[in-house]
Amino acid sequence: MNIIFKQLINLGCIACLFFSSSVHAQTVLDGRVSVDFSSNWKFRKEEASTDRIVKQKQREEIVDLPHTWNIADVMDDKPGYYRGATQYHNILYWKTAWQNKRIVLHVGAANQEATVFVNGKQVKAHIGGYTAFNVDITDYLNRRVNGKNTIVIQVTNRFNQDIAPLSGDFTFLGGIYRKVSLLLLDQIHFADPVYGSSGLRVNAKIDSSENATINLDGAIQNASASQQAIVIETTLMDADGVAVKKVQQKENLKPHSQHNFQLNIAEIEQPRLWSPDLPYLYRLITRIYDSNGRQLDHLDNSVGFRWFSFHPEKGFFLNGKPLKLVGASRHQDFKGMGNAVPDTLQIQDLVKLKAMGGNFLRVAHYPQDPAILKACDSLGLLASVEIPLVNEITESSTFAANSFQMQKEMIRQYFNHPSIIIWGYMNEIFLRPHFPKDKERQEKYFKSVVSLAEKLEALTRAEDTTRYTMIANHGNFDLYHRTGLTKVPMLVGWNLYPGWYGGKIADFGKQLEHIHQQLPEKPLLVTEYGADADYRIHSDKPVRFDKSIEYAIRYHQGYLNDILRKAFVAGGVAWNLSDFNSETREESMPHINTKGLLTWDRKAKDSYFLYQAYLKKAPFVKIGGTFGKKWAVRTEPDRALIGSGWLKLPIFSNADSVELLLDGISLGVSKPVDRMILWPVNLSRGLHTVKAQAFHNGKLSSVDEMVMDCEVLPYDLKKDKDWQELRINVGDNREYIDSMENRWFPDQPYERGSWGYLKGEKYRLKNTGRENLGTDVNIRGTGDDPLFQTQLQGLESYRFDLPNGNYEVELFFAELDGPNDKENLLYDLEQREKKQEKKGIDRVFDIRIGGHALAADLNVLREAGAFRGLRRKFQVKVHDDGNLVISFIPKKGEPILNAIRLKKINQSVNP
Ligand code: GCB
Repeated sequence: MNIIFKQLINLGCIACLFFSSSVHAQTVLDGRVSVDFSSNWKFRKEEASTDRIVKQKQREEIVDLPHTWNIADVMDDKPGYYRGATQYHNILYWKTAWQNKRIVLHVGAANQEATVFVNGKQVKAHIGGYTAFNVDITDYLNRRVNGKNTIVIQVTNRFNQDIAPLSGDFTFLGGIYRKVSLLLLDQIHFADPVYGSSGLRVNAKIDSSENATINLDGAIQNASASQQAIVIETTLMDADGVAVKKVQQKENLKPHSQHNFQLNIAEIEQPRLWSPDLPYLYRLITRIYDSNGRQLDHLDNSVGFRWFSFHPEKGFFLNGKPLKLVGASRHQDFKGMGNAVPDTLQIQDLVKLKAMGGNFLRVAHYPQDPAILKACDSLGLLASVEIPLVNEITESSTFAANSFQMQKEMIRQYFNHPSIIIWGYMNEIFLRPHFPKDKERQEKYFKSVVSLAEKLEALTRAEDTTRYTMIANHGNFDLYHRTGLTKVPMLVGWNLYPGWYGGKIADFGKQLEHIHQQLPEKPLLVTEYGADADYRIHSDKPVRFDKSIEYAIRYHQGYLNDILRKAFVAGGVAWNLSDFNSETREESMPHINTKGLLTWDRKAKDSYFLYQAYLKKAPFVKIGGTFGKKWAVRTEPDRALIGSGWLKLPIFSNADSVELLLDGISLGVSKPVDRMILWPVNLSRGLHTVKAQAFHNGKLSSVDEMVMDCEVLPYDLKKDKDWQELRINVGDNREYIDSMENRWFPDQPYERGSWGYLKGEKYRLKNTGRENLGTDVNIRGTGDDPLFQTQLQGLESYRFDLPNGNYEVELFFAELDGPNDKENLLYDLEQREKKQEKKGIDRVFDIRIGGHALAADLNVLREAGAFRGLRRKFQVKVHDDGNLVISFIPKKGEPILNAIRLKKINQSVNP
């Protein structure tokens, strides 16, 4: 690269040099230059019908890459999202500086089938949405000065039975959602046109006696018409940039050919080792020179020296020392961006995983941005990467061939990352066994799966002898074992959910022992475990499947204890680092799988703090409980303190003991159990400061402080004069924080002197074996689904004993027994076979206060439709000795109520 060019890069002017029509640069470029080609693409969706195409053309938009077309439709109330053909096009003007260059289009990822056309001619078709591809477009370009070239990339994310994934609990968002660049290369350059890698494989090896070597395998393209004598030089530099070793080798290239070479760096003595604690990286620069010493190409790789092994009894070893692998899996999407997420933001995920104390990332269920693996290298996170063969396969030779290509692309594109220790290729592949009604045919299907696994296994081992191979299975051990699938990979991963989809948390340990006993020769990794944790839902009586933050904490405590204590478990990977989009899911937060330790926009939930308390070596204390400052407590009859209430504040710590101070006054000292204390704190209205001081070996080791703005929801509405609003999540025993950060409290039966419902049954899902607290169907037209998803049915009245005065009453309804086309949740195996209610219930009721009708003949199904929120607001004057009785009078079927909000207006008129 010449000096002028370097300076332009420093000034951020690459784009103006190459694309601005006002610049007629004559610069001659040395070696490899990568130019961003991501701005100003014209994008449109293509529909099948001609009329539609015309319409769509009018809706052409200008987009920058990375881009996805599915940001909005995966979150709306309409099931499904656009899975079809689209087109991106852009114009490229030929530059004089490109004379004698090869122009290679590099596409980071396009989901999932892409076809590249240059000036109307098809140049490349690529299959698979999660790996990169390169296209040398030089020969298709109009190479006159300023010559105009049209680049079209057609992309479709349609269902294709020959391309994995066929199904899955994530969304197959379409788009060119990783970077696109133009590589400006010399006629002689490193290249891998078939598998999209850089063309250079760096195999850094080190053994237990710390003898290190680097073997390079490379491919060089000579696109020129002449024979060429070149020199390949590779230089290993330490982290300070000091050259440690330099090796050169001469090669002769035939015209118009690909030349393969090998080059070794031997005897690298006692290199510094790479590990999660100290991820020391060397740098390897490999150059091609012509016979006059002019640099033609160069590649820059990070090198980390480490050795590792898995043992079926003793777990994982890195550099000769045992290391429990603990971390999380990661999906690549982000709130409001789909899968088109800038690198800088993606890398933050790994910074968070590291800050959590994690040392392992399962890149699941597909290869992700190379920036992710680069960050693993430099942050010190070990990693597994896998191709998206999820749930099921198609028994076709094309499906197999596509899978082989994906596996090879993954291995070749990511090979050089020292962080990678495992290649995976199947996830829960027997979750959706085909031919459920024809057992004989099903056995044949199982055999096809095992045979595909064997081929992928052989391919992986042939591609890379230095990593382990892995298949991740779901909890049906016997099926995987009997079909022989457990024999195929070097490592078996298990995705285990007892205590979530079924069973008890305590079954997890038993299941691990069982697997280990039955399969003693295989190293075992817990590749998934997790519980939904909707950050808006809290409970002081958490139960399985309630989606509360508190249940998730218990679940993770139980699992972490077993993973950390059992030596034969090489490690455990939480599902998932963050909440992620899964369009077909409904439940408390429609379209989102909430098993993340972080929210979809990466805010820490309490479970993340729990992991920090378990995994961090440095002293740690954190007060959990909520997002933001707003809190609420409710006064309770047995502690009838007016104007204050009790709250169990979660404190997470790895210290011996913690002291808690409320507004500067000590509440005593307590010891964490399973890295947590639930501290009962009595809070009155207004601002409070809580401070947790952690002590280790008698010394203050860390401190956390939080300001709480507290609201008190009274039990006794008459004695407590200062309340303003009461919000009740009817039919629910969980607390809910709405989109305005207001807290809604669990319901209660009426007691004299307080408030509550008279008669009525909590709504329960029919035909389910699991705990359930309402429907799991998306409530249309609201983001506050949990408020509408629970309900009292057949209630007689809702009653408040309160001071006379004016009030606003808001009632919330949704018909939960309506017709429903929701698909049963795939991962909830207990649910799978059971049918939902299909027919709507016709119910009509009046709402009255005393002699006044607030609403007559209310039919929620007719007014709002099924599973759609309906609100009714009324102003009422209470003068009858402070009793507000809202009666629900059935006309047809049973009356319902989903939530109620009571607000004082013009306080205490007519006391
Ligand atoms: C699994 C799948 C994963 C799901 C997860 C869940 O076993 O491998 O893709 O997202 O369960 O949350 O149900």
